[in-house]
Amino acid sequence: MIEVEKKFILSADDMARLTEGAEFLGEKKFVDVYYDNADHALGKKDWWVRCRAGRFELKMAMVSYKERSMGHYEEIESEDAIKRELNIASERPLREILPSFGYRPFATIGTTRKKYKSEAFAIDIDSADFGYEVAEIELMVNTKSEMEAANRKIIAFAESRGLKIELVRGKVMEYLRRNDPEHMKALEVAWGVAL
Ligand code: V4E
Repeated sequence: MIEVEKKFILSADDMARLTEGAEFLGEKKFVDVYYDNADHALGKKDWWVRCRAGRFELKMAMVSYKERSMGHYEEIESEDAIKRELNIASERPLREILPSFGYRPFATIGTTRKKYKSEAFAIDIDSADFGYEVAEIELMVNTKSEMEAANRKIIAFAESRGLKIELVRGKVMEYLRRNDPEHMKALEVAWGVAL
């Protein structure tokens, strides 16, 4: 599946308008541990390896940062597929093998997430443990050809709820901005943008 998503910083009024009539699906808490090597090689490609609740996931950008108006990521959740993408030839679990390939944790972020559904849209309202709140509107699609239409639908939906369309840092980028400016700078240089 391909995730098409857009992030928003919400005022209390925005929050009320966005969730009006939406179905509340519940709240969950999880901790993400993000991995990269000393050169930030994954982040420079806008790839993200994380362990969430003990399971590894890889998110890979499908459109370069400069060209896109919102996030388009492919998500891989099988350890074997993640190893193939990272060129790791080993039968051992990722948790054990990642350090020997130079990949180490660079951020550990706890999140409390409230989930809503409104029409076809999944809405996540995240509160991160370092004091950052961000909302995400998402659609899942099966093929690349559906991505642009999904992109437009998210923007139309957000605008219909009175939300501003602007660049919003995700939790990891905000964490790096606050805690590891060198890492943040390396990504900005690689992507050719100021975040
Ligand atoms: C995609 C990404 C990163 C990985 C974390 O993704 P994010 O969607 O922020 O996390 P979360 O917890 O909402 O994941 P979900 O549960 O939806 O799978 S870290 C940085 N990015 C991309 C990114 C970017 N390229 N630029 C900016 C300004 N923010 C984020």
